[in-house]
Amino acid sequence: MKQAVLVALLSLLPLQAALAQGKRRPPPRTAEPPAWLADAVFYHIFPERFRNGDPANDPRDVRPWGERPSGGSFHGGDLRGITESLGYLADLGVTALYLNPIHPGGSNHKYNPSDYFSVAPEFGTLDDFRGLVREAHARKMKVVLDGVFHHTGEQFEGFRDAMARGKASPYWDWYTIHGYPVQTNPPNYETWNGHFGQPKLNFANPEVRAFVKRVALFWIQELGVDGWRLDVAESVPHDFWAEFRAAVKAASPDAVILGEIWPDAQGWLAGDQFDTVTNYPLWNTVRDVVATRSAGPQALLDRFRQQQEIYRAPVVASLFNLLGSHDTDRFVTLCGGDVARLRLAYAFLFTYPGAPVIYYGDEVGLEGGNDPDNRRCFPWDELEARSETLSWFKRLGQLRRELPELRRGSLEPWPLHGRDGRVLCYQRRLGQATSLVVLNLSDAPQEVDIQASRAGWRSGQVVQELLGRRKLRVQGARVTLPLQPWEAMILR
Ligand SMILES: [Ca+2]
Repeated sequence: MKQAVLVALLSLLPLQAALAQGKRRPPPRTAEPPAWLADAVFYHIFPERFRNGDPANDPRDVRPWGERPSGGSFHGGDLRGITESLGYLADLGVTALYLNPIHPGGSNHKYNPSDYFSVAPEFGTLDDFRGLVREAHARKMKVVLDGVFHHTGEQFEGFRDAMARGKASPYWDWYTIHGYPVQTNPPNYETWNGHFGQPKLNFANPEVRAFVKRVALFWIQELGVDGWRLDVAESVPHDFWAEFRAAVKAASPDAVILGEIWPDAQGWLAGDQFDTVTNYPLWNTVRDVVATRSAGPQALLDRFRQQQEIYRAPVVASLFNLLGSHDTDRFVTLCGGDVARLRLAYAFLFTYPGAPVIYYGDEVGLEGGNDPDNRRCFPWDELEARSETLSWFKRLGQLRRELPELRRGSLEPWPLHGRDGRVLCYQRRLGQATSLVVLNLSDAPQEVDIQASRAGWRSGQVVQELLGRRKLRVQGARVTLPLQPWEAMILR
């Protein structure tokens, strides 16, 4: 016993000496993104439209499943529907769910919460949510919630109290209200984007800060959620996010903090605020190259180089790489319904550093223009007809899981190949494991000459093309690859 105490004291000595000399200690482990993030495949669910698992909780004015949504329509989707679909999602290779908000709020999108400690009744109960987390965790799947902390809904108790009682309300200073009586049309208080139903919280008020942290910890500690996606994160002060991180990481070092940031986000990713952000700049580039074709393949390599310049390596490997969301047109629709280009874009995403995100329904080619059309009901009764695209996504998920270099390897770009330089080639490398990705980013068939030695191939060797499940025999110094328009290959 005494000896153990002595050893413990001795082991403290170097630390004390270092502190006395003012040496910098290494950054805490919690400054890095959680390790699971680089291995994750996310699935983004808009709960009202994914699956109706319990017709008993449908709103009275529920519309038929599959009918085109309007801005205010309800179709019956709920948490039990998600729980019932976990097997389907596991088959797809999904390892983490991100759900749009699930708290009560009059809208179908719930970005106007009226209560932060419960589940919207039309989505289910807290017990339904517990069941979802339990079943997801049993499949080693994470669950990330959407935190609407920039503003509340106008039906939130505090805002109603401030409206009713003015400066006598303890909630008056939770908001920035420019006079009494409080007016909603137009609002005489700070809001999100001028919407009267989304009054902005006042982060200069310590009570607001304490409240938001209490909400975040409640769902992590009591319900077991694995992190937060932070809505409108850009418009909340940086010093609050640092405070938020300290509180969340103290409770759960592995919880992810994902900021909704649209531009480049180096101001949030130094290790003191967020682990990762919504990588809309990457989406922009993939859209320009693959969907609108306003940029050439080089833009993808430029984007990669730029991300390496502005972010630390663990962050690049952990970015939340999406090809659309509830706030954008669906990718296949941006491609004019061309499923070949949708598949190529996701092949890029799954072979690129960072966590790929599937927006629900993309894996079956679900179409949809701008909000609310991008929030259509998941077409469960059309899976058979859409099975070819679904199989493609399953294969991508499988390869991402089986090939560690796709998740954690370096990315080494090659010079552009093919006619007009429309074929992008890059290698992902981790130790001895190497995959060569070849993408035909054009409407024309291409024949591409690959230098075998550069790919690390010997003459006589058999190389596997993993997406089409083909084998190629290397003969001599070069290998000719015939590529269909918008075809993707992973060679190993
Ligand atoms: Ca329902």
